[in-house]
Amino acid sequence: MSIYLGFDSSTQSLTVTAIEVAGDRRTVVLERSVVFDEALPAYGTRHGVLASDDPLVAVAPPLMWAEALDLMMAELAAGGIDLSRVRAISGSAQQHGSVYMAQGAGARLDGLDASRPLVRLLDGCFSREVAPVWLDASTREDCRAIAGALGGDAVLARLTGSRAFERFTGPQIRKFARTEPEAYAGTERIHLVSSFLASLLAGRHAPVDPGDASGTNLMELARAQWAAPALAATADRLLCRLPEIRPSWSVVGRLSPYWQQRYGLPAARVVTWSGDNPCSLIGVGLVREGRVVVSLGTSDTVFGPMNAPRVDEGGTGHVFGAPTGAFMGLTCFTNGSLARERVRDTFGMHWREFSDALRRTPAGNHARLMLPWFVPEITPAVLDPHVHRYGLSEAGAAAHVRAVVEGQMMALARHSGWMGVTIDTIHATGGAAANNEIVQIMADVFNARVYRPEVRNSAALGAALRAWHADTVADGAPLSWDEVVALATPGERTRVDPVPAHAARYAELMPLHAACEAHALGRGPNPEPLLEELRQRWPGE
Ligand code: ADP
Ligand code: XUL
Repeated sequence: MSIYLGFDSSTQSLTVTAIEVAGDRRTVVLERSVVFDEALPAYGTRHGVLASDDPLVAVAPPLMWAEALDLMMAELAAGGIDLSRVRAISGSAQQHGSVYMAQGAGARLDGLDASRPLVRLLDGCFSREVAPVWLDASTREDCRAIAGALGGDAVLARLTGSRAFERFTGPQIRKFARTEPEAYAGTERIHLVSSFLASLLAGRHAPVDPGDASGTNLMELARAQWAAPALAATADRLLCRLPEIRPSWSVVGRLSPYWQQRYGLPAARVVTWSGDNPCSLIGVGLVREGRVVVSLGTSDTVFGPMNAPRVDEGGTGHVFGAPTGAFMGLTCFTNGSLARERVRDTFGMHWREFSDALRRTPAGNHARLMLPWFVPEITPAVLDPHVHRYGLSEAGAAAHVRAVVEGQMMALARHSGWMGVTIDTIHATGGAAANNEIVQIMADVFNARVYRPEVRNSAALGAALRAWHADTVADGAPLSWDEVVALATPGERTRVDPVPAHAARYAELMPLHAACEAHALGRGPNPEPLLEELRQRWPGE
């Protein structure tokens, strides 16, 4: 009986999922989480991010992620599973974030003293104390410069899978090299969060996989290699500072002696980590084009497998590498769970009351709409955030609750069209997918059936499944991806169907949501008269 571990270092927490494989039987045997703000308060993060005077800046301490890993290993060693049976370990991490390691750091990762906590040993290993994360939107100038040098956003999108985005690692590196040239010069390796944590496990600089490297604006999508013109437009002597790009199923090495001696772990294979969205694709069981995932985590994302890269040249969609070696399309929204929480907290509610409000209010919300841009938004691009409300000035708490969820679901549905997939089946995941009322609105807005995974964290499960797959590849007997994801494929009992009358209302409301967005962005007239007309036509409930 073999055990595979999958970690997920997300914005707010570190989770580990363990799966056991015994003959034909595959079981999830353990799921544990450490919430950064609660378990490691000394770092002073809120929702996993450090406070900043500039609303466009979002950074986190990489040492906190390392300490969480040490904490989690200690918890695993304290009991729950037989660690001697762990054969391979992989992981998933929030995408785009970058960790800057100082000259000499790689050599120091090898031979760490197992009697001392990891964070003490990492002292002096960073050329930058903080890591910009995916919520950061402070690189507008760098995005312009990189796209300009390459011949425009469409060219960059065709080359790398995405036009220039503020949170992407390339623009972030450009800003760092420009504003802190000495620290950049003293940087030995720029890791993504995924390759940073894999390096800590393996005791040496780890590679990055195409799934996460495609979130940098620096990887040539077609060849899964760093793209020389993009590197040249970003910073001097960048190639030697970046990790190698290796397939998602590559083995980095064995778990370093530090973890073996400190916690009695075996010399398990460490498999290249990936981004949380690519890992979730595996963790919800999607390896073929045709279905999509809607993930309601800190960010809301909609993504799905793509056989060939169909790039969204002018829009906000991305094409990333998928863990299977194919591609995935993805659209990301910053104002996800934290926006739902803002509305919930404004009215002093708990999730139970939030759900009650959704149950008490009608589909379509009497044509009252919210664009919940509490913080800078990725889709559509909004750097000067403002919450736009239509018809809500006299409305009570319940209408605001419905408005935030409906606004988010309509945005997810409308901004996923570029992927060219007819969405009739969704696999929902992320913390808010536990909420039945939110999932029903998702089914109604998309007019699609929704399945929910039976594990809590599909990114961590996907990482564990990737570890298993890579282990079989390394042994020379690779499993098919269908076999790998059988455990993750949700059953019929998790299915939620759309209510046809509700779906019909959203079909009418969706163009008005687009009109509200255009109005809020200063690109269209006030849609209030059209909304009022709809209110008159829809029966009052
Ligand atoms: P991430 O992986 O990005 O850190 P998760 O997928 O763990 O995030 O989701 C965490 C979020 O889930 C929390 O911020 C919270 O807002 C949301 N959440 C948890 N329970 C509920 C619920 N019952 N209804 C709606 N949202 C919920
Ligand atoms: C994807 C993105 C977010 C982070 C969140 O492009 O920015 O989904 O990966 O963890």
